[in-house]
Amino acid sequence: MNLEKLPIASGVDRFIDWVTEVCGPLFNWISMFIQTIIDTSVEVLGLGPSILLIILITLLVLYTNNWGMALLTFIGLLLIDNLGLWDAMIQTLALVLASVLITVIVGVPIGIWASQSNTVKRIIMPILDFMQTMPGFVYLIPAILFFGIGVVPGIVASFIFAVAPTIRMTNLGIREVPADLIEASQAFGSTTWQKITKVQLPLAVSTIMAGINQSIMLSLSMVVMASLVGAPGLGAEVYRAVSQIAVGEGFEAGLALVIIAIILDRLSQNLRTPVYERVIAKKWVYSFIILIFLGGYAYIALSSSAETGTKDDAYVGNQVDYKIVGIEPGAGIMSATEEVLKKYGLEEDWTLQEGSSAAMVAELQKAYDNQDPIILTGWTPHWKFQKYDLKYLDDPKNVYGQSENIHTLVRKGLKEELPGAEQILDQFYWTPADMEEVMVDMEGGMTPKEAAAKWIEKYPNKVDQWLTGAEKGEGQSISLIYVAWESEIASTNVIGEVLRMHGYSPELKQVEIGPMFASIANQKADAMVAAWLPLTHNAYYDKYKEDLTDLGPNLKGAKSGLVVPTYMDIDSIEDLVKE
Ligand code: PBE
Repeated sequence: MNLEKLPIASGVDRFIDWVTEVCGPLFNWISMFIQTIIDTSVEVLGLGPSILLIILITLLVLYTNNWGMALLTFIGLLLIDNLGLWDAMIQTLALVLASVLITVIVGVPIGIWASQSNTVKRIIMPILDFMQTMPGFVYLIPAILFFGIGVVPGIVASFIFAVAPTIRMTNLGIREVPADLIEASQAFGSTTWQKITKVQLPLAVSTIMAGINQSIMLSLSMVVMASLVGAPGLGAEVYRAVSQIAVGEGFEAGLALVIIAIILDRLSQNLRTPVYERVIAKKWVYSFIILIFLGGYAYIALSSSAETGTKDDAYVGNQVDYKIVGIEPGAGIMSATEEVLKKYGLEEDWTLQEGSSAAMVAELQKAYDNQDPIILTGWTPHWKFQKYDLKYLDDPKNVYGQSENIHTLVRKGLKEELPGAEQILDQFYWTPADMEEVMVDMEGGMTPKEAAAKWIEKYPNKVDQWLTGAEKGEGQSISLIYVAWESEIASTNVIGEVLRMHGYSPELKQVEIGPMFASIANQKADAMVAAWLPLTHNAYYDKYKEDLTDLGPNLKGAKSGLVVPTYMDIDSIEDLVKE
């Protein structure tokens, strides 16, 4: 069809820009609020030694379920502790509990409302369908813009994803209350409020609980996704394992998630009708637990208010909350930065937040607009240096190294099978300025393909050099593999277009960093132009170098390090050290 493409994307973009601007302060407030809940919850859950919490949860499971389940809980939690995943589990637990709390606070009233009016129900149900079928990933994008990176956008996204069952089941449960009971209550002259709270809700509780149980399970299923925007916890462990193809570690973290899921599921299913209800009344047990937690919160609140008096605002650590905004967990710059924290004695106080390159850029944009302090992992070539005034922090201990090259790696056997394509890949060579030009166009709204085509048209001489003497292709397919870093999106698209122009059929595949190297080594993909050497990707290169062919640099003078906006008055990584 020859119709012009509808401007849905740009419309949504503009809408989100508008919301970000108008509701900025509100979002900041919500974000701070949720963050505080999470932080204190994590602290409360981590107050005593882990065995204390293990025993407490086990007893609760015993009370609500049975011996077998309690034993399983005990062993399962001990296992999580033993695997070194305890802290991650607490983070996950806090995330899930917070998102469920919000789900109940928002979802139950909406469900009640829907149950009282058919019109409301007719409006809400399709919205719920939409919210549930839209991939959870999609919510993460605006969530980053609204709430920055970290656990908050993760919670918000999982709330949107998980709230539907609670609303539906509340509505359903109330509607299922037999009509004669309602008539009876009306006959005795009860008000609507009395009807809802004294008749409908109590009779609907078990259905509502079933809805909440589903919401818990859904938000648990969001934790891996939430880690893409920097939420810590078991999800981040899984994500890291994926990006480094650490099969065993991925399995451990997955197992921990399964254990948590089973425990939360059984607990929430039986909370209302605990097995040992006859032995001890519910209200005692639950009040006792609530009391313990409230005590914990009070303790944390008191001890932290005692601390805040001594904060020094001139010190950059306090300004940025001791956070460095990172990218994908497997990226070379992440391990380099961990090294930096160690070498400069910062590992105690500072944390490197994991997330993604896209989330990092969104966070930078947000801080830059408000002239807020921010420290990020950054690299050149990158368009951000064109768009914002940024500077690298000096690295007197030279952990990041001076500068490095980006190499082209191809699978063994490519040369024999597709000599022409291999030659082009071998001759592919350009400068940081070239690469940045493509990136700037992409950032300006062009698709990577368009930006690549534009660059190729502008620099025919360079492209000719890459093509010199290379045999033309006859439509053979060649797979190029890359990670979604802006620099590699640019280079891979350019070389892909050039191969296409020369008669090949390139297939671009985006993966995580570990799989990128592995797929060249085990010959599942043909080529990559994204190996930062000798430093950044050293570990991956060493692991796979025997099984691949290194065609040497396609770009010289790349660099990575810690980057801050020029409006910040620190100049060196040493300035991060507390006096
Ligand atoms: N980077 C960009 C990557 C390589 C390309 C510096 C973010 C990394 O750190 O692995």
